[in-house]
Amino acid sequence: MFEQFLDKKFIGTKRFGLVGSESTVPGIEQIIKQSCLAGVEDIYIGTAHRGRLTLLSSVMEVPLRSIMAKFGGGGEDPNEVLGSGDVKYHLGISSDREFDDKKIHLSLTPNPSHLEAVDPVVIGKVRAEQTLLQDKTNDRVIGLLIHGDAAMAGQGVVAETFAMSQLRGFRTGGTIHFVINNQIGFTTMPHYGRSAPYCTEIAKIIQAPIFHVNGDDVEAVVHVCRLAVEFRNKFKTDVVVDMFCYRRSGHNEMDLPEFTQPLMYQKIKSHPSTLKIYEKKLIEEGVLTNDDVENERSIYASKLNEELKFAKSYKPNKADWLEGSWKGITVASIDARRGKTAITENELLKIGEEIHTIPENFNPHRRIKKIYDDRLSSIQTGNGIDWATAESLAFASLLSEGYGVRLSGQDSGRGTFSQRHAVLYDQVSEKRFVPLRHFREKQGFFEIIDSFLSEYGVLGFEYGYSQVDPRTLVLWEGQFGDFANNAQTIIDQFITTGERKWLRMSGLTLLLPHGHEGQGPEHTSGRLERFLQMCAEDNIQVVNCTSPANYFHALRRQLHRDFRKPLVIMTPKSTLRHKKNTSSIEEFTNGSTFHRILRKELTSDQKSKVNRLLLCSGKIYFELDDHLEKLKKDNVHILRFDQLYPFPYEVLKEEVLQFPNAEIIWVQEEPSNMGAFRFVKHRIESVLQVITGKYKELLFIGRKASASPATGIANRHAENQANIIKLAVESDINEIKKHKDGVTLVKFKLPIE
Ligand SMILES: Cc1ncc(C[n+]2csc(CCOP(=O)(O)OP(=O)(O)O)c2C)c(N)n1
Repeated sequence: MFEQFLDKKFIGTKRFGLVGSESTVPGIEQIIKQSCLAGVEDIYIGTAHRGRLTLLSSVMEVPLRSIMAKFGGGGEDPNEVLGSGDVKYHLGISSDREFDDKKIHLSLTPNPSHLEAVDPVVIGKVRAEQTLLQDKTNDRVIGLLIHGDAAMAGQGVVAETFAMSQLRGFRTGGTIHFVINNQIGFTTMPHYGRSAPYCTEIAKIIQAPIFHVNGDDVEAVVHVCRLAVEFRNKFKTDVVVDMFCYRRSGHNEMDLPEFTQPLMYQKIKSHPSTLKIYEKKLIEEGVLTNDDVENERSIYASKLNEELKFAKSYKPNKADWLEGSWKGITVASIDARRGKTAITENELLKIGEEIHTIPENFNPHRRIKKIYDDRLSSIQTGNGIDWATAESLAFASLLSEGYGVRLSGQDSGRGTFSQRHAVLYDQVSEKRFVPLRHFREKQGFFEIIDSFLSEYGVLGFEYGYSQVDPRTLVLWEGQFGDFANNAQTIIDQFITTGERKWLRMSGLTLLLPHGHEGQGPEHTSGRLERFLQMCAEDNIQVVNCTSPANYFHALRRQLHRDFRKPLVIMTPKSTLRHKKNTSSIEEFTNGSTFHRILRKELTSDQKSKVNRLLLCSGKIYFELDDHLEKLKKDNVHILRFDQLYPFPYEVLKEEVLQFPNAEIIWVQEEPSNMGAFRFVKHRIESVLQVITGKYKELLFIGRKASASPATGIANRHAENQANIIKLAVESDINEIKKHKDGVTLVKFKLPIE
């Protein structure tokens, strides 16, 4: 009736109605009710477009007037005014329900159009809430995912979500899956849509029980939903309800399904609705009379009319997005936002000692013991503190302040480059020891996870986690930055746009190993350019640190400010151990802070000799500097952009102003269509335009535009790299100008065909 009413009053708007699958409502209602009665306090729900509006009204009990107000095109919802808005069948909402005096909180996660992408996000939220509530038996918080049959069968992230369900770092004690199996996907029939007999076959990878039930039999649907809840609660595994039904209209209400399924829709037309079937049954059984039915109908019809009247002037309550665990967090302002990230020297030394102490009865690998000793000694001598040490100091300092830290990624415990060693293994018993987990009696919760081999699912999970707990530093690490594009949907649809679309902040931090080191096209690039291209409206932060201390501050800054923003960090590989990629203790202590641009201190005499400024970001700096040192050149000065977005206009201006006669050259190892060049070009030139300086154009040195990020031929890589450095440091400006859009470096003869 609700959907028919919307159809009449708001002609021509898409609803993605539930008609044909109405039993979804009593089914889901039953799942919520039985969960509540079993002691569940929170259900995180993920669902797609189908039936969302009806679920909002009938299950979430969102006032009808507020849903109808959205049909009027209303933008006055405080959950929207700051954002760019989203279509009504994507919005998230939370509500409280009560069954037999017990309360349950329902939280419907906002989702993008990308089907099933929300699945791991929901599960990450569940895990975070369970951790916050210390729900170790997974009895208090559960996830409920509602799927379409075509999406369930086709989208790989569904398999990834099942795959994580029993894993140490991801399990939540079982998710309940409900499939609205209307036996069609847009216009595609099941035999084109899946190779398996059932759309739910994928659940068998974890041997989850699957209930197939007829959607026209309301009581059977309710019955299996109750069983599903009981099964999940008893065995703590995923469980699936596959409700066979149909779709009475087209994919949306504007479509004519007869175009593609004429026979099926002839049958559907003459098929009585689920409501009619159930009404008839209840009347035949003497449970209801015809009058009762009519009475119910007219009560609901007048309610709909009444609510429509209120909808016109409906003003929703204030936005709820910074309540609960988000209290105290606010919208980021454009003012200085470094946060106080330094710690005292005493504390640093103390932490250093605590996290590098290996218990007497533990047998570490000899090499690991040496690494730990060297790390501690670098802290104690105050010199040569390397990347991995700085990272563990950042984590430990946050933990000592009571914050949580959760890092997941493939092989993250040891670290892909054998650099982290956050998890030690006893060489006799193979027992694990995680120093950051136990270094103080009172400390935050530290979790480091060797994730399963997924990017999409894991990144989605961590994004969800970060949304529930703003006081835990949540990090996801790509094995190499190149693999992050397997999770592109999470980056595009959630991380870079979530705050604008749905006013949901996230402080999720991505660690993406990046750099041209001759390891081939897929072990080279975190695709810096893609992240930069997505930067706007202060949505994310992109950094590419060239000092461990700067990395330390960037990590701590994530929690030491009163707002949260996703942080994308291009991280080192071979330069993890470069002798110049180290910091001294003062860079962590005594009011030290994050710097967006790094450079060497020069005396005024030295400054007067500079006639070339090399601007760069990331690892190429170390190679440029080594070459400058080798040639003992003092006419070239390097500015490293450790942060690329938000772009450091002001600092850049101050720095460049000091060298009015210097040529300004951007140097990168990436091809010209990649890396930061195209992002920084007009930004840097806009600064050059407003200051007095001889050069107004940013020259470029880097590889020529290329389809593939890097060559896999080691010699070619090495020669190209050497040429870039040589050109940047040694060549005449006229030579550089010849290569406006990148340098065709080493040429190889094409094979003659
Ligand atoms: C990843 C992705 N690919 C394609 C689409 C376009 N699309 C929207 S709904 C739909 C069909 C979905 O069918 P099903 O999962 O059975 O759900 P139903 O609409 O039948 O309830 C498609 C292909 C999309 N939203 N997301």
